[in-house]
Amino acid sequence: MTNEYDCWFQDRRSFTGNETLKAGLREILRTVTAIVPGSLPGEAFEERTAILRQAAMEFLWGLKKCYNLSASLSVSGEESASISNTVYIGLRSNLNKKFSLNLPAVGAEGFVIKVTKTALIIAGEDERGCLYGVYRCLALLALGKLAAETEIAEAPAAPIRMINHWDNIDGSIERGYAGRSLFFNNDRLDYDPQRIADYARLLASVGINRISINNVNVRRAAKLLITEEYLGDVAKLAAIFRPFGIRLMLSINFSAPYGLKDLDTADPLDARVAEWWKKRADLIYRYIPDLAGFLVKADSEGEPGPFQYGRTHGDGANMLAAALKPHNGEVIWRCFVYNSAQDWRDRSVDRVRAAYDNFKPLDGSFADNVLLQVKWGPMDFQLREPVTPLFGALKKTRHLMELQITQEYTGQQIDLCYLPYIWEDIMNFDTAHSEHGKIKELFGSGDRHLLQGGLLQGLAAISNVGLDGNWTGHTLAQANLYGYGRLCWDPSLSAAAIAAEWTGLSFGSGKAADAVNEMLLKSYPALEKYSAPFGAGGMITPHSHYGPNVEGYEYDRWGDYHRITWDRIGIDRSPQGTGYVTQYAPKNAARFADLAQCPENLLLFFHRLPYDYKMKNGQTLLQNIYDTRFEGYEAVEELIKIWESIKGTLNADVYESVYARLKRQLANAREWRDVLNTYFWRKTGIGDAKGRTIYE
Ligand code: GCW
Repeated sequence: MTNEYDCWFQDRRSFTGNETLKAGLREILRTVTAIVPGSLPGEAFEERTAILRQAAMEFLWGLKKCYNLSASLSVSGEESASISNTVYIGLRSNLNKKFSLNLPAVGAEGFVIKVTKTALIIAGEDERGCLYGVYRCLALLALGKLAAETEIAEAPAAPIRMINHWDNIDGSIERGYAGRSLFFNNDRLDYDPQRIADYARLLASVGINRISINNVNVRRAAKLLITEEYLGDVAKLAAIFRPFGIRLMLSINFSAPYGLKDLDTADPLDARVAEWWKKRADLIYRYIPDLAGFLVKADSEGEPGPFQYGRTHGDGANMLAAALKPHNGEVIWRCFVYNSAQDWRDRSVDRVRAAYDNFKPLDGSFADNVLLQVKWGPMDFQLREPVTPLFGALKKTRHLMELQITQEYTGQQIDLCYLPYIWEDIMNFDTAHSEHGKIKELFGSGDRHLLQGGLLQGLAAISNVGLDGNWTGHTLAQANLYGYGRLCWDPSLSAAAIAAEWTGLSFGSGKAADAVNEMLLKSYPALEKYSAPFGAGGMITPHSHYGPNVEGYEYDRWGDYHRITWDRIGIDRSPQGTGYVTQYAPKNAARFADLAQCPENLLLFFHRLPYDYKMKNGQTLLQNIYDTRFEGYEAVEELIKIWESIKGTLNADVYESVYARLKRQLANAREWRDVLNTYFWRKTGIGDAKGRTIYE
């Protein structure tokens, strides 16, 4: 963290109590040999060798950066040889042949790291595998976990591991809390290439292989990246990401054919529209031959889409997919279709039904190069929601789960909120659609996956980075970006394991690392306690989405969240209520609908209850609401104490900037506590059983 751009690649010498490199290993690390064959099967030889060479360069960079070791690099071909005292980086098949080894197959983008007495071998299944093996090796070295004579084999759980930017081309970022865009300024692509390369490294180091660079709310149809005005510059940006194994995607505006004034319609079934997109795709791919495709938000929050023409989302997505098909491009179509015109008087309308209602009937009607991108919860990235019923229910359509790393509803990178905490819950959610129906078991591709009835091809998540010196505004929010990448790679990793890795890489193995670890793991429950009672979300200030406003969205067309009245709170989503629970597999539908079985942290999401409802701890619901507000505030006081205890062990700038945020968080927690408690006291007329002052 001394170099503002470096994030979790740290100078290991600055840590107290840091593992030192074992002497034998230090010798081996002096020379690095990249095995680059004269030809590679398949196309794009240049691109593939570029990734392979980058892998070797990254290893050198890491050794220098973390250990001040200057290794020399040599490049060698496929001819057979015997192993000597060096690091070898290459394709597994080549290494096996060259050295008569027997390294096992690991799956696409995977790697084997083998440490012998005389060599360190990083064998990628493919070029990306080499790159990921290099980063893993550096991380293991840094964590002191690369033991002698070991063999580690890993491969990612799923093929698509993507970051979505909500960056606007004017340089602002929708829901961005870490400064302005890395890519855009003043309606142009405008960036520091070194910064972009550092960012690419950051993402690749945790296995990210795709990035969409512009906001899904494209809005300004006159300024579209898919025009020649921009494509040359987009191509230059793509070239920086390419050797890091990261392919670009572009968010497109469905109305572009008329937005660009070529046609008077964007009807997906109009042959002229299909032809327009085909030509446009041809043009785009002349500039960026390896573009991963288009990301689309349609018919949602004012964005145009097929509904305008009475067409389905299948019609829209398939038309675009046909245009991208000749170029091996994909359409990623978001399921956040939300043009809700909620009328709070009509209790039968329930916005959380939307994704399932819109997309389940279309399952099986999408082209094979379409993926649906489904927000993890049915509402909108609230602190606590159930996992959306579409997972496990989509049986014939490839899809992705969408997470949000940027902390829109989770503290906006002012409040500390370690997101893998909730992601672990999500990954462990059992869809109950099959014997192995947990989300983490649904990842994958190919037969194994088809048998299980789903095609979860990976994750996409909204980025939390911007031009702020430390990437993420709140230094500790870097853990969320790191954690997201690790989870894409291995969805069964626990939040605690990820935290231990990140703090180890960022703060070494001393007191600071332990303290930060503890803070991360305590942060989510703290935030949940002061802001979102028992699954009732949305109590936020409209538009900014920061700070408390219990009825902020309640009587709004984008409402409603909790339907609070003087005598009750929560939404009845049972079959007798909005019926939302019936979208789940029967086992889950029964569990959520039954008060006794419904998890308490989702109680008010699924049920409408009187304030004197008795919770499991014997206290009333209202008393629990009061108590948790106080506890949330106290939990932030504790976070501050932990942080104060490591003053002097860290870089002063990092200490002070996190400290300043923690103090703002405390004020924020206090506001949440007081506003909510006052609200409930006034609404119900029932005071705190413990006699505390609940309104000031
Ligand atoms: O949570 C909401 C955000 C919008 C966002 C939308 C979406 C990009 O408040 O800012 O728009 O979700 O996911 O499309």
